[in-house]
Amino acid sequence: MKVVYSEDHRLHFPQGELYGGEFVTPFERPSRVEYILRELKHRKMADLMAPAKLDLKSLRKVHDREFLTFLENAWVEWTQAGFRGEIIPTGFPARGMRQKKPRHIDGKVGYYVLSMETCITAGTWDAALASASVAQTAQKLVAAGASSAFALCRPPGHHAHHDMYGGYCFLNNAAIAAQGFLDTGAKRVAILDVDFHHGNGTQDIFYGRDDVLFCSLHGQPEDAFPYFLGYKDEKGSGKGESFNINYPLPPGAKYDVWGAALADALRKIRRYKPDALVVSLGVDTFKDDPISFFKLTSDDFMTYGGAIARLRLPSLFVMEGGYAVEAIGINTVNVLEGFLNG
Ligand code: Q9C
Ligand code: ZN
Repeated sequence: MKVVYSEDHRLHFPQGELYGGEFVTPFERPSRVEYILRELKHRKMADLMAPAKLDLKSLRKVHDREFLTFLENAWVEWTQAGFRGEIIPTGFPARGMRQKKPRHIDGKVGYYVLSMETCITAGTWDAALASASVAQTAQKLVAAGASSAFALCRPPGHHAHHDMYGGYCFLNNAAIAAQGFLDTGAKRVAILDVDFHHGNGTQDIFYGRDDVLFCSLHGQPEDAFPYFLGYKDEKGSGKGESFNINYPLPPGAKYDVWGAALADALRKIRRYKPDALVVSLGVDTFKDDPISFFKLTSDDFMTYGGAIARLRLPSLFVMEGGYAVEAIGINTVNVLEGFLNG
């Protein structure tokens, strides 16, 4: 399989993540990519390619201009304000307050963030741009006729809204790729989000649109991050009505439950007749994931890769989450191998 990858992901590695009141080594760490690369090479599935420079056109359709400028300049403004640590926001435009962007960087980060575990560092913007270019380059391979490609993105993207970052995500790689398909001739694109967490950012970006069908299987928001989005009754708005489909699932879900939701999503996708499929591929549904509560086995990943293949659509896999690092390679490559054999 064509695999697009950039070493620049290493530019983003915060020293810490706020977790349960402690500052711990981030779950979303560079070694994740190394484990996946190693497994791809081991199974002779690594047809590797470096990304081209990012074409900003589809990026700007997906993200707010001022948000992009904020991300680009945040580190410089933060250090110029005299702060010495990594960027962690402390104040937010909570319920009942004004939703106006402040001038001071400390206020601006609170305005643009959706959760506090995600630090911005000196190299974050360059890493996020590289990750988006990985997704875009892989998308162009599929648009040009490859039956599938794998964008080995890091940092991940599906929690990034039109104008918010968080959940380890800065730029929404899957959304940029989906927009890329539409910009290169596709009429309709489906996004299937199989990461453990709800793809709140992708939902936000396409919520009012009917040219992208978004389906997400995830831990129910009563119990799981991002907590404030991902309910079943979020179906899209305006002409986007019925083109957003959420499958919130309970703690402990095994493949019988998860696979049934997937089968339903695949039926909806088939009926939509998309020109291309983008899979937001997170493997944090794994039974041993340290921050998630589904119970998929490594074999289940192979099984569902095959099920996705039977859609017979040009397919782009975009890497999202997965934090059981010793198993992340096996689980991710199982999906891809299941797809290729499906
Ligand atoms: N107790 C992705 O998988 N923190 N992001 C959760 C759990 C944020 C996950 C805390 C998790 C973000 C791309
Ligand atoms: Zn996740």
